[in-house]
Amino acid sequence: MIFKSTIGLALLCMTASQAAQLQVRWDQQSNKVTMTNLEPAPLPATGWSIYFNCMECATGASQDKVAVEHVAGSLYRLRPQTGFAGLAKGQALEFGSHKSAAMTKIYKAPQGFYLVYDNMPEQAQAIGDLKILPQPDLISPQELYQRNEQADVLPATALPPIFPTPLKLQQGQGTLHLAIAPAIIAAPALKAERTLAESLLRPYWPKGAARLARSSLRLAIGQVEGQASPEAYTLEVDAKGIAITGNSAAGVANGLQSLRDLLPVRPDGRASGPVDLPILSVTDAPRFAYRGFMLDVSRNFQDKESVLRLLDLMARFKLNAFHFHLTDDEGWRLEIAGLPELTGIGAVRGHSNISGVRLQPAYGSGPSPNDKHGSGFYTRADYLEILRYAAARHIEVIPEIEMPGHARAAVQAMEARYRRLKAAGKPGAGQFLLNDLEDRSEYRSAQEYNDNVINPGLESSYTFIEHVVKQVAALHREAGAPLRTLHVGGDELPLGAWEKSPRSQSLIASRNLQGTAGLWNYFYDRVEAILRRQGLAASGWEELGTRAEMAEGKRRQAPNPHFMQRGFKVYVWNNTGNAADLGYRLANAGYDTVLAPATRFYLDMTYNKNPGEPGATWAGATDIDAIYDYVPFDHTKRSGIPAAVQERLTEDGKRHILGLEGALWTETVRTRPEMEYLLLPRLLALAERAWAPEPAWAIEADPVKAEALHRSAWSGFVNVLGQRVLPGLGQVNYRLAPPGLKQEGGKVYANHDLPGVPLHYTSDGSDPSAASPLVQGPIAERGLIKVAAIGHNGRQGWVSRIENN
Ligand code: TNX
Repeated sequence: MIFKSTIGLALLCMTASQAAQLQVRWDQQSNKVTMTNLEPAPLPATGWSIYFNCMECATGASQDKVAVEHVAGSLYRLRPQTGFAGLAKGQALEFGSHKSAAMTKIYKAPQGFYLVYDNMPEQAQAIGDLKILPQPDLISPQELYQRNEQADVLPATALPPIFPTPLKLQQGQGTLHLAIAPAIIAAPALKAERTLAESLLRPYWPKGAARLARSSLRLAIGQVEGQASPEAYTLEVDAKGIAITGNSAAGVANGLQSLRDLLPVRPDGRASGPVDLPILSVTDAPRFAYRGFMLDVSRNFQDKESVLRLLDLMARFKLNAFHFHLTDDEGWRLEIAGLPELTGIGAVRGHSNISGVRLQPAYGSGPSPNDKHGSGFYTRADYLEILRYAAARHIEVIPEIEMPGHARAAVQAMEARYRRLKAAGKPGAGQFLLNDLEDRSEYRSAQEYNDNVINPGLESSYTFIEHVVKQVAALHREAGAPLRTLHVGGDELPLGAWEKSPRSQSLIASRNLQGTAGLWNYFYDRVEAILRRQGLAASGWEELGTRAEMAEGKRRQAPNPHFMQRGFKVYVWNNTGNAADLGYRLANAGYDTVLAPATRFYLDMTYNKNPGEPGATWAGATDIDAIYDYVPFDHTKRSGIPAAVQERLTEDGKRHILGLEGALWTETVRTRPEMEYLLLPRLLALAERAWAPEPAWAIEADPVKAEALHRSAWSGFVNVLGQRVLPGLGQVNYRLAPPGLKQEGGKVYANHDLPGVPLHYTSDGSDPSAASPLVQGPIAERGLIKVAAIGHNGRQGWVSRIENN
């Protein structure tokens, strides 16, 4: 077979690659990587590199005469140094991973190792034998026990009937007995809601309603008294049947999700049979019109199926905005007509020494371009399906196209396109070029790239953006889910970018712009004009509406007057340090604001500081309560942040808070179970905050009363999660925290952060399973006691242990 291009050759080599028999062990505690050669042949003294991904790894030479070099982004490589003698079979070498083991975490593990010989630079040999030697937990079971005592254990009969907490709920007397399925009566305009209703009832009555069903489920659109939100609804259950009335179809759908809460959870799969529903009357409407969730599919790709399951989850908990982070440095995930390189190159990660073939491996995706999370994109058909699926669930999809930073995948793809067309002598080769090839700027992005920005000095950058925007808008029209706004990124333009680009500098000179900051305004003026032509408003990260200023000797972000009064929507994320109140400052200045505070709503943050607990740490550890306790209009409440030094939200500012958003960045998340683990149960605390009315505990001025109100609300929340909501989700990998334990009077006491979740224990050293005895009071057995929560679907949670001597 003859290959016409180097791309073909590279692909051939990749598929022919084999695995290298090297064993890698990362000792989290000593911060060392040990690599043992298990090949029959020695690893030679020179002429090879071992590549790997790592977050925050240290570079430098080790005593064993090998050195770690930074390639770009999260990619590093190990190279033999002068004096390295080679590694015979059975021999091991060592090198340090991080500068210090101070806050060691599993996300920092080096991963995705592969070996490449210098004389076969396209042939990568994956190294699959990688293990992490664990480090002991930092959080003691006693500490967890104390924390878990913040909630009471509630009997099933005392659980709040509907989650998230509705605006008004009146419990009546008695029940509606449904021996057979109620007949669904719905207007033709409520086709999707009828389907939803059918799917809710099907597990209980697989055959549907008999012709002479005595009860009905009526779905209607009508005026919900006193509620203006199109998402408002009433739900009435009385002796005759069920009626749901929404201000719009979206309201009816919300009412159905509330009805779902009233149906009994029968996780054993034996759902069918009669049902008794409590008689009640609900009038409900969301607190915030915008209730969002952002998924990053660039860092690690999630397939269409996972996105659809996520949309189900969002609809289930009345979240209505799916912010789809489709592009970033490590992958462009949406097919764009006319620009095949965006996905042909920009959606493929794997090893190659030839530039412009594909993106480098990242976050452990390894050398193969077939890795399911490193490579992948949504075809136009996939995207249309996602849009239609979301629309049927009243979820608005807000796609994000990252610019001008976080754009490496696009920049590389467009440079490869330019080089290919230029080599072929095609006119207009640079029509969509995004970088100035003469750019000598020196910078490092947050993810350690020095080549990931779009250049505002090139006309082709705007041609590219306009083309992409048009295509995305066209897809939304085709799906029947017209776009209203496009999220145009804007975050983290690295300091120093554009500064030594002749094209940027000549634009600055010709337009008399104020340096890079002026260039920024110019860039987004142009982008806004492009959006306007498509009838779209601009949304972006906080940087879109801010500029740097000095406050008390420190740099901080402040509202940028340039874009005020233009209807830009800003997503405020970095609430660390002196930006804790930035969201309020922007809203007070008149920017429409979505609050996505990293320390609360970034679900890629770890649940706690245990080394084995997944997730990142830069914004701290975020357990369920950090999200639950967030008071959107006063972030200082229950936070320890002194209110005096914070700007307060004005009444006008409040009107500019559109709502709340949770985000899952996926540097540390590859698979669907990993994603579900970080999302759940925390996403439910976000849903509660976004939907439920301002809680009484946040309004009460008397601290003693407020504390009591909080305890009762929090207890209801965690009990309903553990006993009803999470078990009702089916096969979902929600986190089951390690139980709290304490020893007293010769007995072991156990509790859990989700009260009512079954705890099982052992005293023979084995890990508890569903077959181990249930904890039903103090444990009297002596010796090592191990306790774990066992989820309704048999999944085993984290194990806690204590000596009972
Ligand atoms: C900051 S938040 C980023 C992302 C990272 C995330 C990791 C934001 C707008 N930028 O690029 O993925 O932190 O938590």
